[in-house]
Amino acid sequence: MSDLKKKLQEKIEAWRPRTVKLLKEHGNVKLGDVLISQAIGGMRGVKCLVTDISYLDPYEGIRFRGYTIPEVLEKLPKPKGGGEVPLVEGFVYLLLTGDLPTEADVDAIAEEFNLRKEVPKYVFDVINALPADTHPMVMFSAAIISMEKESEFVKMYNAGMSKMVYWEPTYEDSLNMLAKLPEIGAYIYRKKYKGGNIIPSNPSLDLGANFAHMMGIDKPYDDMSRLYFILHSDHESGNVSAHTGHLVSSALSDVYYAISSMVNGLAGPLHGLANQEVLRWIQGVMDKMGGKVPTEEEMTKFVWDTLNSGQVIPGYGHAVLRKTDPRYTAQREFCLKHLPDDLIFKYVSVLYKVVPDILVEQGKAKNPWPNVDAQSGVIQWYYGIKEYDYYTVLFSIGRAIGVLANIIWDRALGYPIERPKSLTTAMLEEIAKGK
Ligand code: HAX
Repeated sequence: MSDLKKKLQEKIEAWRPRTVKLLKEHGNVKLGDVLISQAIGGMRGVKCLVTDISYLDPYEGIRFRGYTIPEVLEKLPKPKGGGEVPLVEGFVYLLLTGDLPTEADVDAIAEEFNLRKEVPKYVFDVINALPADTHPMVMFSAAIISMEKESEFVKMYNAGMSKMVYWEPTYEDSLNMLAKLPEIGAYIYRKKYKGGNIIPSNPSLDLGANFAHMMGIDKPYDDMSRLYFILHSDHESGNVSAHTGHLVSSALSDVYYAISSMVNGLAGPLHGLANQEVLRWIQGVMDKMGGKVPTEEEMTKFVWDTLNSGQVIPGYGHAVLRKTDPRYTAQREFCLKHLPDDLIFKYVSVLYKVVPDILVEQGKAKNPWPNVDAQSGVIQWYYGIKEYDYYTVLFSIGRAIGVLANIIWDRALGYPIERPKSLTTAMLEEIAKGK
């Protein structure tokens, strides 16, 4: 057993009694009431999920295993050969164990990934068999589900396995998958947009640097990749992609089913696709401006025109956050350092100045501040990834890290199959009358 798996086993065994005690001794303690508005309104704010991988405070933003984004960026080990952003391998260790890794821990995960990263040839055959105009998210989802036959969980389940060890083959499946996702993602990009000119993986590079290498993009895109995957990894459990992954795996479907479904949920314009919507919207404004940076007054007019035509301002608002998303801030800082004079970044900056006040004045959005997607597409565009449809694949690679960590722990703590209760509209009307 690897050191990481041993460590995880110790952590899981120490944690299990906490969950058991809560269930046995405090199972009847109320967490809140559910209102009709919440039942109809997408379950906003209903407290009915548990995760220790990350927590989203509405005003502070995300904490991964208790660490804010600036803390994660400061405390995790950085690449030995230079680079400002921590290694994704160390971040995986943090999400899985809750502890900050040593350099040796990071090296051990890198080694694990190297052993597991060979993508079966049939995965590329599946991608190649799809029509050329297939959306890259469909390619990614199909590639992932095609590997389902590799599942260690299924093999052990069919052989008869105790519930107590469900997490072990889930861990194996998760690491096997994580090690392969960057290469599959890069393959889809090069196949779809670079005439099939595939760049082979370089086993001497860390996950982020290897991804940049396989995409064919020079430094500092290796740092950008690390930052992107870390920032997009997890946002507690209730968002569509994380919740889908958890829900599907709660039926004991293996992680190939779960992560492929997660990808499908992320593909929606109100979720992961928002980053490309931002760029599309900005470029529409750029066309009208003839390439010049708009003044705040001019930008204000574009924003109102969009709102008055019944559309949302992409990249702004959030179901939970009530402040500027720290993932936005981290990417903004990267831009200020590496692309301060980029024209699109200047548009993003003018938007940041005008949109919050406008959304407040309009009075609909509960959160007028930018979210992660308001910045991310701009950076990808700058480094040459101009194919918007691809951006959500990048998001998916990052999100898989968090969702897989959640699924491993779901299995370790024995979370059951999900099954909330529905009511009919007539029942709601009856309940409403009684109040
Ligand atoms: N522009 C205009 N109107 C907005 C808005 C925005 N950016 N954000 C919210 N609103 C509107 C909503 O459409 C809603 O209007 P109706 O009452 O007419 O339906 C009203 O304000 C209340 O919405 P809310 O409670 O503040 O927001 P929700 O929790 O319903 O939705 C969304 C959260 C992120 C989906 C929403 O803010 C939105 O559509 N934003 C733009 C798309 C976007 O940036 N999505 C990415 C979010 C981050 C993410 O998940 N990335 O993956």
